Amino acid sequence: MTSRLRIALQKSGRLSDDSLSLLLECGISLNPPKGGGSRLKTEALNFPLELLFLRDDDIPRYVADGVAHVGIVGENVVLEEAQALAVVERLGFSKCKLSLAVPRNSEIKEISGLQGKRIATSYPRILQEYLRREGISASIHQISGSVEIAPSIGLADAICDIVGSGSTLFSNGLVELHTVLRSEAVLVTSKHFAESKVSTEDSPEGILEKLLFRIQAVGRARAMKYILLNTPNEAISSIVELLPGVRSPTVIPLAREGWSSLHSVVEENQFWSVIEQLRKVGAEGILVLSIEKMIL
Ligand code: PRT
Ligand code: ZN
Repeated sequence: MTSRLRIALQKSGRLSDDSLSLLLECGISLNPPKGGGSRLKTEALNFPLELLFLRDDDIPRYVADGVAHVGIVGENVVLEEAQALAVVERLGFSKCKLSLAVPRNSEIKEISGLQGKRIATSYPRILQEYLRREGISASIHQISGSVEIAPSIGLADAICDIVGSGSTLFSNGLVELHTVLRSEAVLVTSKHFAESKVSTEDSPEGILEKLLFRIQAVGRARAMKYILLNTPNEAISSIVELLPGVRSPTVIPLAREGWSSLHSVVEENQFWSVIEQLRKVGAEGILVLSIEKMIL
């Protein structure tokens, strides 16, 4: 009998749209197309995948208990819930920080100033572990929401909370003191599942391998751009050094004597510095395109 891989996703919140988009980019169509809504469970139409929609805080436990084989959740929640999980892939979305922050006019200017103070947070476990490592003893006030107002109502001297753009800190008169953790969405499985062997292609372990292959192809494509340019032939070797490509760039002669067209890939985060160097060595007519999938 063919089994299905069961994946836990956030029902509604900051992770939901990107999690579903990732599956769609992996060529997986859902029934109904966007899942979510009031549904707790749905199946993929063209891949052996069953989706469970949960609160993000519950995902680590469902995966650790084996109710779901895998889950997509913020690393911050994985660490706070401290279940026996293994991160199989970092997904590059829902990036944020868990930061200690204090009122702008606070006398606390560095983390040593937190000694003996009160800190409000929804992440008591991560904070406790951080303070222990730093040798700071402070009292932790666990609250489940609106952590940023704790100092202004006299509940705490500092907070430890998730920061995205930083505008919530700013509008509450708070400044960041220290980044405790950098987080992004991750694909997790239970440690037990991660260690189990792939028995057959259509076992949950085998299906996870296929899903991971697709997720990695999508991830690589997002990190790279396809680049085409014209170059005088004498500059080809310098350009090949700047754009080594997957194996090596494609070079095609142009109709104009002494010129070639060169095709390669370039990492998105090095893009602008590489473009400047390409122009310096004589590249012209540079075109840069998005890549949809990248299989090595
Ligand atoms: O209902 P459920 O329990 O499933 O969801 P939730 O409300 O607990 O979580 P949700 O949807 O708010 O966030 C899910 C995950 O997204 C978090 O666990 C993080 O991994 C990640 N993430 C990314 C963020 C943010 N960015 C973020 N900015 N989580 C929360 N925030 C908060 C932040 O604390 C602040 O209060 O958003 C507010 C705005 O942030 P600024 O800094 O952009 O102003
Ligand atoms: Zn939550």
